[in-house]
Amino acid sequence: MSEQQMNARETVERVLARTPITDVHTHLFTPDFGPMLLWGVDELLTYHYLLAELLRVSDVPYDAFWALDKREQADLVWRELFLERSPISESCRGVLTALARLGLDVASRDLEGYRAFFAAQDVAQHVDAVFACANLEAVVMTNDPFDPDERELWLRGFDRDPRFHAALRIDPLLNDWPDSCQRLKGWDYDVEPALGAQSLSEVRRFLTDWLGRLEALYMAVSLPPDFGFPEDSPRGRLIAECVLPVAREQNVPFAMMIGVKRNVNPAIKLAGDGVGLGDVDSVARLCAGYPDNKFMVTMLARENQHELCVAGRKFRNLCLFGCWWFLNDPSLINEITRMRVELLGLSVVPQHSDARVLDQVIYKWAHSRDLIGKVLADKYADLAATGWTATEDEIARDAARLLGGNFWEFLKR
Ligand code: RAT
Ligand code: ZN
Repeated sequence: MSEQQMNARETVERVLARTPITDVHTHLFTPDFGPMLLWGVDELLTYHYLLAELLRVSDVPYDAFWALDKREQADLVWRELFLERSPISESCRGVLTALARLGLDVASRDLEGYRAFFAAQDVAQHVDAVFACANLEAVVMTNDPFDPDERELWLRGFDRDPRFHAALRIDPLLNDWPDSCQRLKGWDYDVEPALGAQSLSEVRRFLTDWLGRLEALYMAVSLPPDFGFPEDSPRGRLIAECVLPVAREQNVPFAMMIGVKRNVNPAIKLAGDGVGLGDVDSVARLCAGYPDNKFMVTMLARENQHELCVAGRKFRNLCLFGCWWFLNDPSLINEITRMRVELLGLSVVPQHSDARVLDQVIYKWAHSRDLIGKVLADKYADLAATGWTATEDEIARDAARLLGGNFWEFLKR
């Protein structure tokens, strides 16, 4: 490593460590949501990313596995993935990073000790401790008005924790209209499966109601690889005639997470989703056809990333975000982040955690911060070689954009 690279790396690491993060997509909740907020070592060990790995190596029949309680499932994961073989996968390593940063001794391999630590924590204080440990300033939740428990809580009302922002997730509405239509009817929206003018107007009213109730920062959906736009389907009509007009009127982005094949193996539940190549042309058609709308896009297939970056260069109403799910691995984050900054400079949201368990933000951000830092350090060293030395203040400004500022600015546009 050259001296320039070493200096740049030290400065960038220092700066990134003190830059607070906005996590633009998580599945976390505040303690008000009760059991929906997952935390602690048993939840870490039974994360579906880890269950996919366990169920490859264990002979346990799927049904027998799902009949186990959470603690027994965690015991099995611990034995098979941490004790019987070294925990070198990213999801396994993540558990260890989280435990270690919380002050636990991972060398001891003392699962009961870790359980005792979490059992002694007060949940609200633990939220504060985890935010401090990850240097998180704000997180965006995933809020599904079709989830009965969540719906009830929002209707009842609760004290908002200003660090937790909402995102209106509308997968059921877009991806299963016949079922959602029945549910909307039950909630006094005058809708029909045929999606006539009255139904479309009522869906717009539903979206407006829920955006307001949640004070949601954006609307979001996950989409299959074969998602296309325009599309002669309920989904295509709902996007064109409900989601986009409401998003425009309320000035909120529409976030599309494209490329997930749901239920490739239903027997392993949440762990059973796969990936496929998505269609970047459809993203470009949306950005070009609806210049007054804002789009946040992340795609799941590695093979989509270059084309998506190039689309990013064409449209200022397109915000690329995160290395999603199967891309949230060091080699891929490194590759994608490098390509993004080379093609788009600092105008991206390089990562989100997708954490489902509170403590995961510790590892997801520790690992990503480290990788983003390496990329930036190389880029500042390359600049220094031309004679342009970025000052620490300039690096801090850039880091603040990447770790939160870009997202908040995009919302304000
Ligand atoms: O990353 C995940 O945990 C996935 O199961 C999904 O939640 C995905 O991120 C999504 O938001 O659909
Ligand atoms: Zn997610």
